[in-house]
Amino acid sequence: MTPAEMIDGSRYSLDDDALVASCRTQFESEGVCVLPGFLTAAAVNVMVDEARRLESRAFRSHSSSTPYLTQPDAAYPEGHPQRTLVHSQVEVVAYDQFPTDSALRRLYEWDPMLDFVRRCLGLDVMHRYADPFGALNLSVMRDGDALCWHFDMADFVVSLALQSSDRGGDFDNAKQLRTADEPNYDAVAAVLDDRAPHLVRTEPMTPGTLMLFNGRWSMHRVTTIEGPTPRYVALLAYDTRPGTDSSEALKLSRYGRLPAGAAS
Ligand SMILES: O=C(O)CCC(=O)C(=O)O
Repeated sequence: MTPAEMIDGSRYSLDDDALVASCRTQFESEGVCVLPGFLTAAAVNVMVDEARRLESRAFRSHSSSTPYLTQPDAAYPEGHPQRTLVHSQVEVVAYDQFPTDSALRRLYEWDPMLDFVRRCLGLDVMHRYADPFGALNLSVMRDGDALCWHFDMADFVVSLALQSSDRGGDFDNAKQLRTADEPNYDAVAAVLDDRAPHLVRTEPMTPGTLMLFNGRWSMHRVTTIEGPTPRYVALLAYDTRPGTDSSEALKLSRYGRLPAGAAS
């Protein structure tokens, strides 16, 4: 199957200017753009088979941090979001673990896909992430796993939903909860304490959905997985600057290792 055949051409054409314009409007006004049925059912099947073959290689991480992915700062009062610890556990297959014939890898490395995402995000220039582990990830979440409320360090994340769990595994989003100038701590604290359901929306992530998401300003979580079926989501990473890589500390916590030859 070629990358072009993985996309449902009856619903989406990557060079459709009207589609790109509507994605861009959605992304700019909502901080998120959801394209259900972006992948064909056949492509989803191929990718789920691939995920089943790869999942035993995934690294399981348990992390505790603030929603800002930092350690608690004692300069803030007790109960403040900058002092609140949230816990996540997830398994991740890293980019270098995808074989060269992997369908997910071929779609990620296909220039028209990069170009489509770039145009939907309204960017002039965009590069695949230079992180040899983080550029493409398969997130595998099993019974009891969850990703707690957090903001991302990157401007945007592109996800492809492949398989839903039996229950739970919802992608909850408090969209555009903060800006570069306004941390909006009261609202962040209210969402963390479950006191602000009106600020939270569950984004539909049925298998085959492509989602463009601005996680730097929108706080989000994946609710606890329940049941034996793992939740599979592919995460495609890009950056506006060429050569962007993640830190060694992040690699060690998310993948449990460093690239061969890296200083340790
Ligand atoms: O698994 C998902 O749907 C989202 C993952 C996520 O929030 C993240 O990696 O920051």
